[in-house]
Formats: sequence, C-alpha cells, structure tokens
Amino acid sequence: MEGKSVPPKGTWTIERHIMLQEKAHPDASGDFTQLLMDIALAGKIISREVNKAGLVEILGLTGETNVQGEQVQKLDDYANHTILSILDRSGRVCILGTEENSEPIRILPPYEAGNYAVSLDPLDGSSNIDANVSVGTIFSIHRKVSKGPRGEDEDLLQKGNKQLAAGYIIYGSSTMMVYSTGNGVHGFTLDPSVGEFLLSHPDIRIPKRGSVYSVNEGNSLFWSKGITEYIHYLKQRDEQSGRPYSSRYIGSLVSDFHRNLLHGGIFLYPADFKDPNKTQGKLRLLYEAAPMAFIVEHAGGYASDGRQNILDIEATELHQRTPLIVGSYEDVKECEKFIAEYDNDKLDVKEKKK
Ligand code: P6P
Repeated sequence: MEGKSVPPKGTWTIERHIMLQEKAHPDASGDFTQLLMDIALAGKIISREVNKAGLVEILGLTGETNVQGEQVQKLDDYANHTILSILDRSGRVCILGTEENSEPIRILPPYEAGNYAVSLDPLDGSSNIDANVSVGTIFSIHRKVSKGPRGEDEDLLQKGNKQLAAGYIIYGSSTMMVYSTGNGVHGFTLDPSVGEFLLSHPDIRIPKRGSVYSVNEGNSLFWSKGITEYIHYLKQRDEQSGRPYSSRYIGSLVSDFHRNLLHGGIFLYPADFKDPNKTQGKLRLLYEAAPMAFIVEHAGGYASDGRQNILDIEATELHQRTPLIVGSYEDVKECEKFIAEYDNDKLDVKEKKK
C-alpha cells in the first residue's frame, strides 16, 4: 500500500483492500480480485460452521479416509465442498488441487474455465477440531500456463515463486484472513456482527530473529544429526543470543505459523531420516509449504526444505511432500548451516533410495 496512508483499523474491509491492490495492476481483469473475494467468502462460511461445530452434529469423522490415508473429519468435508462449490463455477478457475481429493479437479463444461489454478488445504490441522484447537484454510493461486482451453495438471504443478497470491484463514479465538499478492502481507479480522474481514494487521513484518521454536519433539529420534544439533543448540543458555528459545507447538500448521509470523520464531517439520518412505517429511508442498513460504518471504522471513528455498522447488505431483523449515530469516538460515555442517552425506537420501 505504498504511497497511501493506512486507513483507520476497523473500517477497511478486505474487499476494499484487494480492489486497491488491483489498481496497482492496470491490466488486471478484475477476475483475480474477485477470486480472492470468493476465498474470503468461503472463509466466512467455514468460520460460521467451525465456530458452532460443537453445537451442530458436524464434529466427528465421516468414516472415510482421504488420499493421505487420514480420517476425514466432517468439517474437513464441509470446508472442502464449500470452497469447491464457490470456485468451480466462478469462471475464474481452470483447475483446483485440494488435500481432500486424490486427483486435481479440472473445470469442465458447462462451467467456464478461468485463468487461475488454486491449490488448497481446506481445513489444515483438522485432527485438532474436536479439542477446540485453532485450525485453518490455506490457499495458493497460480496463473494458468497450459495452452489449451481447459486447466491441466501443469497449471497446478508450478514452482512456489510463480505464485500470484497465497494466504490462509485461521479459525481461532477470532477468525483472521492473512494474504499476500507479493505487495506486503496483510491481516484482516472477521467482525461477525457485520460479516466483514476488517484490516487489523497492515503490512505484517516477521522479526528477523525470534525466541520460539516449533517442532514435534516426539519425532526427535527420527531427525537427522543436523536438526538434532540445531534444536540442542536452541536449548543452550546464552542470554546474549536470546537462548534458550521457548518451545511452542500446537500441531496445527496455520496456528504455529501465524504466531511466529507475528512474533518471530521458527517452525520445523523435518524429514524422517530413519524411514526411507518419509524422507520428504509430512507436509505437502503445493498447499502447505509453498503458500506459507510465499507469505513469510513477503513478510521478510524465509522458508527452506533444509538446503533450498521452498519457492524454488519444482512440483511433480499434487500431494508431493517436503521437509519445511519456515519463519524468521536469521533462524531459518542458522538451521540450514547446521544441516550443511552435519547432514551433507545424508541430504541425498532420496536419490540413494532409488
Ligand atoms: P504432527 C496437521 O495434521 C498437520 O498437517 C499440520 O497442520 C501440522 O503442522 C502437522 O500436521 C502436525 O503433525 O505429526 O506433529 O501431529
């Protein structure tokens, strides 16, 4: 929002903000703007259901399992169908990739195929829903690059640095939508009384270094030596460098990421170096790691798989996994140094597995 004084909080809706950003792109058709607004609408609808899930018979499992082999929570299903039904007939999207569907969803007649490809985690962290822990929707938007009239897989399988926009909606003590189109990172809090996302966190910048680390210590026996040495280093007392860091782990990526985005810190979901089938970690590249990497980079942070920028990784399949180390720039870079020092011989485990 260069050159514009930030409007008073509580009056600036996300729609007005998105339209203002569109003015910076005179060639914009308005479709991209409307697509972001469609996602905001989906977030409002999902928020309504998440916030009353305990009252309505919508908690609990559907009895099905998704492509990840994870049990599908009813709210997962609801969130997935809500977003898909808003986007698939909007005429703005040519193909959709979502955690809940094993295959990409191409927009076919009678619906018009648009110029954008959207990857989604409709309700990330959903295993926490019945414990009333914050969960979130994560989205990533690419421009259509395939030549034909309809969407193709290649429209989804693009590098993170080709994203046009990325963001998330966090359903927590309040519902917030945080997004970036590459022009800063901006946070909007839902005011249910007016049904609007109102600007609450203009131009979010992540501190260069934090004092919190987020990792599932239960997996520590499966970490590489580099990760093990790095986490051990964070626990050493050295007040000048702000160590020991505090450990904060919610087990919901959007929640752990959001806290670190606002206050600084590092989140890690490393590879499992003891199981050749898990050397790419748990989190998915297209609809978890890449959108978070886009957001954090535009807030002054960094995201890595331990040796390269997440945004430079070529996606080859929709549900491709990647190790993820994301957060304050200096913290992530410091972690990479430990990996370079201790793990060089192991970083090619994937290649050796062939
Ligand atoms: P673990 C939730 O299932 C999720 O995909 C992310 O939201 C979260 O960061 C991670 O998995 C938690 O995984 O193995 O620590 O429970």
